[in-house]
Amino acid sequence: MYNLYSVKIPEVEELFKKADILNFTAVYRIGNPFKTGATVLDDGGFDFKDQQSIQHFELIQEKESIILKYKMNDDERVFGLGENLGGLNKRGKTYRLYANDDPNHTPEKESLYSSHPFVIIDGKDKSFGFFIDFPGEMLFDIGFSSYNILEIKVSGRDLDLYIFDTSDKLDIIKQYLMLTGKPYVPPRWAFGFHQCRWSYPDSATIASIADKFRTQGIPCDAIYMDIDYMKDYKVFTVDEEKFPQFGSFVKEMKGKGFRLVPIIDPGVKMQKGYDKFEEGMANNYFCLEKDGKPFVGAVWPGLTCFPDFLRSDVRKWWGESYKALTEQGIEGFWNDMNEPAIFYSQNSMKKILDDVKAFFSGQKIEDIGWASASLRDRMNKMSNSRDDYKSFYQKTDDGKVVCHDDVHNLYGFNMCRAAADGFEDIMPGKRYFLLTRSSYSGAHRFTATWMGDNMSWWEHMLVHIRMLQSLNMSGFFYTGADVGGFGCNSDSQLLIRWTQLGAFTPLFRNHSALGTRKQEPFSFDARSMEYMKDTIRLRYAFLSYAYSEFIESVENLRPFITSISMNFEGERVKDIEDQYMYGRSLMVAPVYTPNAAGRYVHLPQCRWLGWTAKKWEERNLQVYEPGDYYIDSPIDRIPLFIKENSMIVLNEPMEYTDQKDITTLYVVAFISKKASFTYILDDGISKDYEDGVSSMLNINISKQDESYEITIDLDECDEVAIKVQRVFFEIYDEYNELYKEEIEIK
Ligand code: MIG
Repeated sequence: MYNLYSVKIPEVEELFKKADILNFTAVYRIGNPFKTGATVLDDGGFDFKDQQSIQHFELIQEKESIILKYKMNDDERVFGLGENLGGLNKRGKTYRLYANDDPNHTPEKESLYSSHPFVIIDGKDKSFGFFIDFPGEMLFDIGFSSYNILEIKVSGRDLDLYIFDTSDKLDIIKQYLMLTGKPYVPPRWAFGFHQCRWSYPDSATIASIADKFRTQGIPCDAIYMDIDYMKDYKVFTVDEEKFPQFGSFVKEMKGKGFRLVPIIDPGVKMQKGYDKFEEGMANNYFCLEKDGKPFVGAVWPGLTCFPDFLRSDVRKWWGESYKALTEQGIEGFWNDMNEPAIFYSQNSMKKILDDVKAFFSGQKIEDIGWASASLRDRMNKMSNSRDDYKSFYQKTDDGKVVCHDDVHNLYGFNMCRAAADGFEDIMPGKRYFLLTRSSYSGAHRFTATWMGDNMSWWEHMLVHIRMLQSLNMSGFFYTGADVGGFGCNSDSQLLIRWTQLGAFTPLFRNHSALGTRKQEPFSFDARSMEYMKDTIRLRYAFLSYAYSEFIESVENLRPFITSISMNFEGERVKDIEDQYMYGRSLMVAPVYTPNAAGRYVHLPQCRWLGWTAKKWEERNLQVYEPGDYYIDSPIDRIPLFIKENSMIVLNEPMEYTDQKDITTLYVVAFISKKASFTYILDDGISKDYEDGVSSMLNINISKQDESYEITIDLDECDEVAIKVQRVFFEIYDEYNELYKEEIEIK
């Protein structure tokens, strides 16, 4: 039996201390914070000094919580909080940072699956950022109760508050990433198109979906395997009846250019003889209740136990378990349900069943109406209940027992850490693909995330557009939402528009729920399929650009997707939430409303080369002066804008990302002075690029009096040969004059 760790409640106000770290960053340490693992700096080297006050904030110490208050100026916008609802500017709403499996993302909701307590205050004269490293619940009231007050209630008395004091927002993010670590880089194939559905029931179905992509000529790199591939939903098993000879099936699919990505849920089915359950029991790996018995909840497999991922021995065990699938050729996974989602607990079900029995046996019928309504409400609230989260315990490596509720936000983080460390051992040197539903700050070092169960609603496209930006701020550069919407039935118009948006998000995955209308790009009429095919091919034409810019963004700790206000000055741009930069050269302005002939776009501060794109090889380019425009963009087109003095690089689309070497590049540039771009190539699957094993093609264009000077420098390493033989240039100047040139390289 555990000795419960009791929190000492200080009688007097506790002092706190401060250390200056990094260039513009200070950390305030209050009490004795839990080591979450969010940061990568060794705090042993911090030079702490006692402090009386905190810059920007008023600190109120309550018995069991800490309140931080900041007085906002009228002009200040508040960006951040990674995965959450609300505007990109978070002001005017309350948020609850407590990982929550809520599949109904309506506007009033306060929490989604993750907790990312990183915020940027963006003011006219000054900006700053902060990060609160705390693993339990936090309530953010961002000018909701009172327009000028940002109040954060932290449900504990021990925390680290980091303040990033610089006015450049990209610098704030850079400091945050220096603190929390370099973002995760997926394998190159992850930049292709992914098809998912809950569930493709067997290998024959997956094979036929794959065939349809190939026969229709729609590029695709990955197909997902949702929960039905498992035997009775037992994690790390494959149902041999539905997926006979799984290893050879994986190989066969890979031969056709499809990676299979299975889902992994943390709940371990309680079943005698099932190895994962037996191992977990024998070694005491599961979260425990007060009396020392495993906590039992119900999820897909029925009654389940939950691994205690706080412990490194449990993480090691879990991480090694992925081997069951990597041995069969799997290279990517999808960690779901790791908030952790709990349909109900054995205890809560027992209590309610007892009350139902009592109700029907007439013991509790003073007021039948109220009693039955309350039973119904209790039933409805059984999932993901706070009482359950408070009823079990986890253990740190140094033997301290903590209530799960106090470290709730770390569950998904540590599940992914287990996976990532495991991959390190089972596929050393190799890059893995990993998506998670739940995460905490810092998880961006070792996993990507998707945005969970959205719906086939137009409104959720805008949610997707905003979250792309705020997740990128928090270091999750590779992210995306379920294209077409997960819940509800998509229609072709929605899916076409969403596919256009998805083509310009790092994770481009079409996914839909069990029981909803089929949603693959070929599930609608022929015209819709053609449009989506054009868009997906356009995505593949941008592969070189996206991949190069992505690698560059990680190296420079600068988000791959950035908000317009991070790139341009002034008040006007701060309220642009529905356009974003995709890499440094391209602005994307997706159409996200039904029956739209186009949309309004703000073109900030420089000239832009507009391209309402359809087919990758077709050009309808036009120079715009800065300003506001209504851009015509019928159903088969998406508005893109190349920034003045920059370029994009296109390649011929292919069926899957590593089908062919790229031998020709098509540069589309918009130049009034000069621009440069670096095309980056590595093997796409190993971590060798971290040691400089990658090759580059540096392209420079500068405008001369009558023409352009173009230089191409090849910077090749021995291991990676750049196969590009020729580069076509289409260069526009500010007068809409087109200049063309073709350069042979080898
Ligand atoms: O309770 O595995 O967000 O993508 O298809 C639902 C089935 C569980 C939730 C995930 C979703 C996935 C679904 N899962």
